[in-house]
Amino acid sequence: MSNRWWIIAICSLTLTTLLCVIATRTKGATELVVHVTAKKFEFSPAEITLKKGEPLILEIQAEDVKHGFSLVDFKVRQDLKPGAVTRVRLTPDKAGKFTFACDVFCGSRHEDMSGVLTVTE
Ligand SMILES: [Cu+2]
Repeated sequence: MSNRWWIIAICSLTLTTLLCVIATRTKGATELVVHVTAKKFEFSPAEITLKKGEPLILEIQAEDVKHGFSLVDFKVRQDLKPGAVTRVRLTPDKAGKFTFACDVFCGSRHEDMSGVLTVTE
């Protein structure tokens, strides 16, 4: 085989390898989708666990009245309209236990309406 064909073969192999690496990196980590219901006076599930760096999408449905979703440690805050699904995206960059809570007064036990996001290393 001539030198020219060797060069073409090596360039093709290098290009294929590069494209595979780029495709793998741009695909990224799989998003974890968690469906959450919000109703007087609880979030369900009230405990969500994921790994640090793992993208998370919360699909939160308020079932009765207007609620709020506040996760202060990750600067996340959303109003939750009754009957609607509100999507919240975050990728935790730190490990620990973080409290999320309803921050829209929804009744007598509003202050009990909270949950915990556990982020593992
Ligand atoms: Cu509330």
